[in-house]
Amino acid sequence: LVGAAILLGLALPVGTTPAEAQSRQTVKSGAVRQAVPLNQGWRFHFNDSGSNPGEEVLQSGFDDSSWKPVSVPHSWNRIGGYGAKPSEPGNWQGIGWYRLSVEAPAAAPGMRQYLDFAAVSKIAEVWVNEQRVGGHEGAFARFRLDVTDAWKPGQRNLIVVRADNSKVEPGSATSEVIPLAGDFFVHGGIYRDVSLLQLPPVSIDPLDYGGPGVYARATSLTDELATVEVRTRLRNFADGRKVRLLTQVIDAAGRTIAREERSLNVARGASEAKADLSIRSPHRWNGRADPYLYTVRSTLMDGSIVLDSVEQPLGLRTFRFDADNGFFLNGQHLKLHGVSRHQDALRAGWALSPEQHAQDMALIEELGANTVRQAHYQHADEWSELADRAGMVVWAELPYVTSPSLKGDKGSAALWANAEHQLREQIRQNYNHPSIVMWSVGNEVDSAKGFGQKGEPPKPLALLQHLNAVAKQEDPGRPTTMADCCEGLSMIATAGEKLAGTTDLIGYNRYFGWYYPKPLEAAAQLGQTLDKLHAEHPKLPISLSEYGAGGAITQHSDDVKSGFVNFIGRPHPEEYQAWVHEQSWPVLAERDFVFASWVWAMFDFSSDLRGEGDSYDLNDKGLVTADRKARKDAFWFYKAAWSDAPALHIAGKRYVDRAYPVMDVKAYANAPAAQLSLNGRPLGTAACVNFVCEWKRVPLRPGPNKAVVTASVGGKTVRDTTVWNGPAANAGIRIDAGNLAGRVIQGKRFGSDTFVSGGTPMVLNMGSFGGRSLGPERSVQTSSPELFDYWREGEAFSYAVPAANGAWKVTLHLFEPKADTTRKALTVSANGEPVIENLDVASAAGGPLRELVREFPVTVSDGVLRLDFKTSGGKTSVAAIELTR
Ligand code: GCB
Repeated sequence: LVGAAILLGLALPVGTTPAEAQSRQTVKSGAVRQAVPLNQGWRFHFNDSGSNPGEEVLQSGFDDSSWKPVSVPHSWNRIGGYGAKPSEPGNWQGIGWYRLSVEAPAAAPGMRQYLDFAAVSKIAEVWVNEQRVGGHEGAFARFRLDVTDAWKPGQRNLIVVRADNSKVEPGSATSEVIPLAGDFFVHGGIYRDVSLLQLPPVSIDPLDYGGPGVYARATSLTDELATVEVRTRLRNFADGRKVRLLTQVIDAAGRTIAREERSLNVARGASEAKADLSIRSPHRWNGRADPYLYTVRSTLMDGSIVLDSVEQPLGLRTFRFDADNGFFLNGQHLKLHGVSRHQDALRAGWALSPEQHAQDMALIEELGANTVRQAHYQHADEWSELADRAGMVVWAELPYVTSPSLKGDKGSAALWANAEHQLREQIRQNYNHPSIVMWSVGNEVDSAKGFGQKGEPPKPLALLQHLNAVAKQEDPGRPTTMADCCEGLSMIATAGEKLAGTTDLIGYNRYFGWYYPKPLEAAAQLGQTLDKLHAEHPKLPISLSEYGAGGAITQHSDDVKSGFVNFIGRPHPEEYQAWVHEQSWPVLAERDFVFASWVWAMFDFSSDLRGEGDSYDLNDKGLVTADRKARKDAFWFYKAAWSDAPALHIAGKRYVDRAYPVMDVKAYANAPAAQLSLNGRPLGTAACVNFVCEWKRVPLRPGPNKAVVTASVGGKTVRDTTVWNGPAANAGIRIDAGNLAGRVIQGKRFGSDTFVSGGTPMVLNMGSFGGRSLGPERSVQTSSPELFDYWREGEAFSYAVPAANGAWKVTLHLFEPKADTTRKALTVSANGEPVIENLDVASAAGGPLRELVREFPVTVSDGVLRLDFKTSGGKTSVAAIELTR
């Protein structure tokens, strides 16, 4: 072993070089291949205007002292956040340069030197000691470069990396590297680890599409016996050579339970050796219940000297998908329910630390999910390792997103080659992860237009079919899948080609209650859609690959059923998002033919197409905020629905200062019923139906109200508390008609639209998405323009506002939204008495889109003020209603 270590360049005299210092931190026991980390000590420069670095940056004499010292993982992008957008742009797209000057470890003569990049986005070019040593196209896969000819062992070496995440535009280098579009930002940089591999001339192949070179799978598996085929790829730079290959399976306790050793004559170039190993009474990898892992180790030896050795995870499991009955793991039905995850966190971008990956998986485990979709590209190896260990069932995905080409055709030959290459990399690099059970070869490629794309609709089918065939060739053991955007949806234009049936499985991305109209019919529409798709494709296992809604923790709703759902802008109240999930989950839970569902998404993530809720450059559909600090109400709903442990959580806790003196109290629990007390007074037991326990119209007193909810789950009592502030006695009651969220306008707190029957909520400006305006922009002449962002309109509608008895002044904020010549006569009555008669709002205001204020006194005697709006000759509109003392 000492000999082997010397040959591997590891038994070095103890020095102080950075590479050696880094390597000592991570040296593991045994003879397994060691990489020398090269994460520290880089200098970075973004190629912004002015100082355009040229060839001189490749020269060893170049002075990079003015460049920024960085360590990798690194990205120059910091996009997205909450609150006001900072002036400094974090969304640079272009070319970033990195330089690392490093003392290399010494090496025995003949040793090969490889640089290993776990990912560089989006296109990388690499130079060593002024020589170009290679490059890579694709933001997500590991790549290795053989730098032996340029490398100087035992001396100082200069590595220069050019990373390019330029905007995808016709003619740009990035325009033939997938993804070309999508609702996520492609961060630039060396955003995963870099290391140096020193290997002897004959070794386990480091140049197999960045894969481990060792590929294991069970060819048969019963409770008595598993047969495991291990393919080890070898690379030999010398003439034919006799070696020994030892293949072992090691159990979780570290015992070798199967081994095969044989002599091989390894020819020059690449070759492959196969071993078949038997494991008696195999311990299965059984999802979250028991994610048992073996280790496969291939060791290449020359006599007793270890030349190279690689370890990979091995999980023994059988699985199948059934079009009627869903997913089966090791013969048992397993309802897959989980989330999609982007590799992105606030202020880190894609440059995630191991701790951040671990935190994400811990949150997903806490939620009770048993499946993760890796959206929309290859995730870090350590992320898939975390999934193996957590027992998550994984949908892995190729970034063939949205549409194949910029030209509206089926995509260029270069684009096809790139997509195929990225797919082969992804499958080889992830082959051994037992968590991964399907390869997705596309997301929403059936949409008529990519985000921001112009021209003819693309023809995505041919490339999809090609990629499907490549995936089957690379890995016959796993089914393929894809996420569909548009099949059967009249509201979204499809590219016109039928894609369902191309892959073995399918996922549908469907946003009932969000992108499609009629939120109150969301649950029924979701159920009907899934039933219809199942009936149309009786042999195709189907899943819901995306569903969800935006959720801003700073925006709140008093009544999720009354306001306008403005999916693209604000408001995105937290309560509405939770409601969409409350509606959706029972529909999914009762349909076993839906083999899996994935919430879009686990975390808010960066997308510069968006400015949603109270965020900028973020998609806010996460169950958890992008900074991982807040679990939104929808998170707590799923935790109650999915986790085995007793769960109880009061919803709406962040909406502390309440607009109205009454509220609906809601809690999520996996108990049959829960009890509420407010300010020490019991307010009764509510049944928890589909994990939702509700108490309607609970009166709040002015100032703090302490709520306590308790429930008994499996004999254990669980409890949650919160405090809500009721409005002051003289605060008045203000309704922001048509608005799904309440807010404070000019110091006055308006609640969201509620207490209403009839009419329709309306929006003034829909805003824009990906630079495209979604409707005409209008403004109203008023001193409070925000009040007119939303309104309620109809021929007749009524408000029944709970209000203390006594005298009130009512103020109505009226307007006519359209230039419309029909004369409309508005009548309003208060508690049955007419207070406004035959009012032509437009004429009285001096024209359309002008505010008209009307005030009148009322007396409330039975705790409710009823306001009836009626019009003859068309619709009438109210933007806000105020009751003041
Ligand atoms: C989708 C896309 C995903 C988007 C999501 C959304 O269908 O697949 O990339 O982020 O919808 O939030 O609109």
